[in-house]
Amino acid sequence: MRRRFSKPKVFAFGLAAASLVFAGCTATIDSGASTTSSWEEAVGVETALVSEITVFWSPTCGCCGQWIEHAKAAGFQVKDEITEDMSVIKQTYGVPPSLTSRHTTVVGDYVVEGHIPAEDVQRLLTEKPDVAGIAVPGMPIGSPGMESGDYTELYTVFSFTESGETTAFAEHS
Ligand SMILES: [Cu+2]
Repeated sequence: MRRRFSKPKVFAFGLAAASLVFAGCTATIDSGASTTSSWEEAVGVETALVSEITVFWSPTCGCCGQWIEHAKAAGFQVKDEITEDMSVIKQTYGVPPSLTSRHTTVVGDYVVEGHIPAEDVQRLLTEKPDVAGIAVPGMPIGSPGMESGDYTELYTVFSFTESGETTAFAEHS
């Protein structure tokens, strides 16, 4: 089922993406994005359907910590799982290599990869689609935890199944 992970081509792509991702994350920490986004204000009052989420992240990932703050502001209780080896976590939870970001979150029966807006997590929990999870690949500027001024690049939240099929779930800009 997970044989895809051992294909050298796919693995190389994953490594390249991870490097890009790391650079983007560092850039955001330097820019000191600490203001509350209008997005967080909009969802902060909503009650989460699943209150506890588990976030796997590396201690050196500043933007992961900022996404956690975003999730808390939206009403989620966050259980931290600090790990140095995120690639094992991605494989364990079946995140397709083309969709990986830095942190990986478990929400109920779903996997939530990367800088997903909390509104999309809540929509996932409400609609309960037959997917393994949702993911924002990489580190889009302006996604929750990756704020940089008022600029938000266009990014897509994908859903993915256990067999690795991906579909657009939401778009943000
Ligand atoms: Cu990040």
